[in-house]
Amino acid sequence: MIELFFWPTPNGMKPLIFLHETGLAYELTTVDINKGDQFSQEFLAIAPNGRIPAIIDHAPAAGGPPVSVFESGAILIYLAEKTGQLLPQSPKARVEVLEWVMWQMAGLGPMLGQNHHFNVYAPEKVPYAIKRYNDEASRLYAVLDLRLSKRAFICSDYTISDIVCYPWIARHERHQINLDDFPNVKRWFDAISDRPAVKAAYDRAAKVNAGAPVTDASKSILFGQTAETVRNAGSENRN
Ligand SMILES: N[C@@H](CCC(=O)N[C@@H](CS)C(=O)NCC(=O)O)C(=O)O
Repeated sequence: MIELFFWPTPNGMKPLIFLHETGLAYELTTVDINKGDQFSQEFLAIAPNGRIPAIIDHAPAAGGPPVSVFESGAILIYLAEKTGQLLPQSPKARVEVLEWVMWQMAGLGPMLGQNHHFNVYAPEKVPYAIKRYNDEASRLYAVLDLRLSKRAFICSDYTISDIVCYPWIARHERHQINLDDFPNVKRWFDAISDRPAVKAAYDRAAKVNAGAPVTDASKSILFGQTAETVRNAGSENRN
């Protein structure tokens, strides 16, 4: 059984979609990031960066004690290797999928996150930051659009490279992006949205009581973190 430490955000959706695609048995443990659950000792012991998602595999393929994994990209690679699904085995096809997983993890996700932050959450409008992240979002959507102009999925078949990108593209309106301007991304997005496993994952996520989206109280938890936050939570002493 996979225990998924979850909150219904784009990074949280990645492993949940994978679990529904493959039918791997799982249980959700909710980590309410708006209330500060990400700073609990139990969670930091498996996710020292204090961010969801994380997993514990209670039945590792090789046997032995449970295995924990943090970082959504690492989680999907781990689960793909465990199940032998959604990550091809030939070195060439495999590294191509990993390239796009890394592209999402290092580029698309962080840039769209900052885009959303400066467009929606920042207490003051910072025109330079808004332009910087709007420009970068449109550049990244164009990279994906070009990639999808010659193929149905990001790599040769539906893989974890699609799963890591999809939940971020699902929030395109928050990135000031009109998908009509990126027709190949739109076609890909619509095709993945129609997958029964993707629908089931979002249905499951909707059952997690997320309460008010982001309140003033949760903003101070989410956006006020410094080195002190980490030290006070004590993560440095555990790893
Ligand atoms: N690179 C990490 C990013 C994880 C991340 O930023 N998670 C957010 C939710 S999408 C979170 O836990 N935020 C809590 C916080 O900022 O305190 C991954 O992909 O797993």
